[in-house]
Amino acid sequence: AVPRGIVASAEVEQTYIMIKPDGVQRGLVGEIISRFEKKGFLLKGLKLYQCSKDLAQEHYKDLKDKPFFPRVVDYITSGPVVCMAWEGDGVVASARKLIGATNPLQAEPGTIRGDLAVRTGRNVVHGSDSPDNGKREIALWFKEGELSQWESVQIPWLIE
Ligand code: IDP
Ligand code: MG
Repeated sequence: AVPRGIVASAEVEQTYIMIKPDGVQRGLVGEIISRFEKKGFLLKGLKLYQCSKDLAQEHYKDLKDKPFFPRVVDYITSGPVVCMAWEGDGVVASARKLIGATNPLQAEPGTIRGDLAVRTGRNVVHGSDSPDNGKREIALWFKEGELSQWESVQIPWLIE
């Protein structure tokens, strides 16, 4: 197979999922990755990464006028994050459901934030909020060639 780089084929939906520095520090990396794996989405990219302030500001640019913006940037740059690209039909909305509400105290039990966190400012994981933002964020966090093009042997057992 030919590596597709950061350019996904138009018909395949991808989302950017990121384990935030608190998730890494608390030893939740395996737990969080396994939720997406077990659901049946396809992992296309994965790395541990210490991001710059510029990248954090660009990632959260829609929040730049919020009073908590500087704190979010400090939070995301406070240690390494785990960057992931996941693929599958409906993956953007489904991943948001697996992640749960922004405020972990309001997130349903069974969701990542509902099970594993207690504060909005330490809510362990990010997920893109639209397919367009999925594309934008994957292109922002991954370089050309960092995504893998591969076929999971599980596909015939996941999709009829
Ligand atoms: P989301 O992560 O559920 O999409 P957004 O509203 O996009 O939520 O906010 C991005 C991130 O900014 C949140 O996940 C959280 O870490 C942080 N954040 C949002 N609102 C607040 C707040 O009121 N206080 C502190 N941090 C916040
Ligand atoms: Mg958001």
